[in-house]
Amino acid sequence: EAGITRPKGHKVSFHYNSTVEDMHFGKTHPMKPWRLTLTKHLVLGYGLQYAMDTYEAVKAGKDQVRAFHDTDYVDFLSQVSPQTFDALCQEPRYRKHTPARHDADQVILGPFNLSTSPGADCPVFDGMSEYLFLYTGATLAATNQLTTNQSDIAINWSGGLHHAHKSEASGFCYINDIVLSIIDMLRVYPRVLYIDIDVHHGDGVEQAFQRQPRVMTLSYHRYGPYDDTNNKFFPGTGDITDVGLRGSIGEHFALNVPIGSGIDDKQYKYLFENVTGRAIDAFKPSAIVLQCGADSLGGDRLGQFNINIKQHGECVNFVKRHRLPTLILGGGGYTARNVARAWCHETALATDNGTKLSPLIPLHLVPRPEAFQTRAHGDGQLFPRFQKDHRNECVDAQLELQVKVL
Ligand code: ZL4
Ligand code: CA
Ligand code: ZN
Repeated sequence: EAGITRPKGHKVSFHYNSTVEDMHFGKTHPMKPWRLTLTKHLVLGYGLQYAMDTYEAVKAGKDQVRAFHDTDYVDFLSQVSPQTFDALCQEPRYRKHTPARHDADQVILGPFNLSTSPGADCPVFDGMSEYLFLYTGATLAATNQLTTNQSDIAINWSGGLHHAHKSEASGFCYINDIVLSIIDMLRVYPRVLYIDIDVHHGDGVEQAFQRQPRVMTLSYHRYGPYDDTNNKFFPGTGDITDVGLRGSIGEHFALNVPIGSGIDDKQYKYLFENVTGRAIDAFKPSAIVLQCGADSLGGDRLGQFNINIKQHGECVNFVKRHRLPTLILGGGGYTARNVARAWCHETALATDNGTKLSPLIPLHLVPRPEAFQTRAHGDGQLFPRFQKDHRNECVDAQLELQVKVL
């Protein structure tokens, strides 16, 4: 903790509830909520809690979630579990949401794109309802800190679920906490800029505000076919010509930066700073929401970019330099160690402690020597052509310890 200080002139709040860590999407499902345990331990290990106000999140209310989502969908989400799924599907009000269909892998899908099959992107799992309303509650609490001028930067690493639609789950996202946050912000801020550095297109947020000139959405993402089977990188939207709903007053208030695989730090920095800088100059936002999906890092299990934590963090710094109320959210990130490294680093940047993270392991976390002996590698294969090294010996040792404890 030595050297960790409160930022001068601005306040940072951190919103979290550890219950989300215990959730399991399924044995080999890429979304691992325990990446948040790793992140938390790094943040606490470095003493960053002394640089911010930390708040335990509570569940969002159904009424709050209805500000964007369909009533039937919200009710379904609040009741669903692996045990109740089949019975709920039979209820008349939900039956109308159940087209007979399969996904690309012939997985049977139920209402709202939910499924109890293990191969589904959006499985129904134990504790799911609690998980969804908790990450949403954390985002809404963070939003409230900003709109009431109690914080300048508010952080929720468990949020940032940008693919969820009004009455449909999509791509590991069920409740769109980002859309709910922006809707709330529009009560106080004339204009909100949404920036999305997750490797996937922020389609749910873009679509929600496609007719809304007070919200500009800007997503950087992998786009295009990724193999010779002509499959598109998920979700397949976000072409450069996609600029908001044609003919509506929201036209030109969506921006997309489609990118090929393997983009490096220098190229990403160039794109990010030029496009984001001009968007801010032109749009003059009153607040910013930054989705920091860590699947844009090199070596991510699902991502295909080649950027390092340093550049990922530079995006946070670039946004921060504009000194606007800023909500920082998580999102994707499938190589858990790198997710924790990045989000801890970015927490430090938000609190102005970015240069003070000692490479030494905080004392109370120094592991017993035997903890070093087995090095668990390979939570997921690396995208073969684009392996990158995010290593730092001491941070690594600490992470390995945490992985062992888990
Ligand atoms: C998995 O191993 O591209 C789900 C999903 C479950 C368990 C075992 C089943 C094996 C990779 C992904 C087969 C699973 C195939 N299990 C899943 C078109 C698809 C239909 C579903 O970061 N199959 C769909 C979604 C993307 C598709 C990415 C990113 C979220 C975010 C914000 C969402 N969906 C093809 C895939 C596995 C799985 C292994 C998977 N799903 C990889 N990419 C997708 O932007 C949080
Ligand atoms: Ca993105
Ligand atoms: Zn993603």
